[in-house]
Amino acid sequence: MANRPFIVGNWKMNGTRAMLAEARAIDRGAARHAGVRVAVAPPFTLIQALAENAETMAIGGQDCHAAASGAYTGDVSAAMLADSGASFTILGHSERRAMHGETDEIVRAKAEAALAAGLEVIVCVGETEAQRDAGQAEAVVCGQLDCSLPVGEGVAGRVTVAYEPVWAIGTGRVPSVEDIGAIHRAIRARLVTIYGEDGAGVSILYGGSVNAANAAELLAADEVGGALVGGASLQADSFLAIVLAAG
Ligand code: G2H
Repeated sequence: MANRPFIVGNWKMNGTRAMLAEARAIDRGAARHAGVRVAVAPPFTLIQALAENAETMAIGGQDCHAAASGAYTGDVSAAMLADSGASFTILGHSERRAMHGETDEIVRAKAEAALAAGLEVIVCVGETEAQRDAGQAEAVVCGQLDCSLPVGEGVAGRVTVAYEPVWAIGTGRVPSVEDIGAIHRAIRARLVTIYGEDGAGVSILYGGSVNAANAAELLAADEVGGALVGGASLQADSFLAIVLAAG
């Protein structure tokens, strides 16, 4: 059976308790669109409050540490996320790869830790503009999949991939539907190489400047199973318009 479309809001470093009303509105909207799986990844500080109030949407983290506990000032473990009410975490977002030096190997270690803590993982991949201009987008993305994704028996069912071209993030620029379809097909093929037939069931999200106006077109591209949404997930109205477009 095909997966429900999966729409995930990545609030990044935005949101205080003043956003709880917005979160409740998103949750109520999610209940009206049962054909779409809706999730929000707020900052760590809001996970517990959102999780305690959410009836329909899933709540997740934006990162976790690979270690279970220890002297890692400022970091949060996967078990802490789960304890706060998270059911998944985003990993390997390009902002973490670029600003925090996260390598594919680090992303994989975090993913293994998250799975061990009972979380699902959304692993992000994507090429820079220079890599795309050099014709390397597919090779870069497939290399990231090879080295970032957790592997093992039964793992594929708890993994989602988010394809986010770095040059489309927060810029208002998006690839053509044809380009999105082409790279999503390449990702699908690689997932089948990595996971065997289970790779056919892994959801592949598109992310990068998704908004209420472009969502329907982007979500209709080949092999796009949903969206990872940044800026447009901060207002319930715009986020729910994307959920509606997915349903
Ligand atoms: C890409 C995306 C969410 P935005 O980072 O992960 O953000 O929709 O603001 O481009």
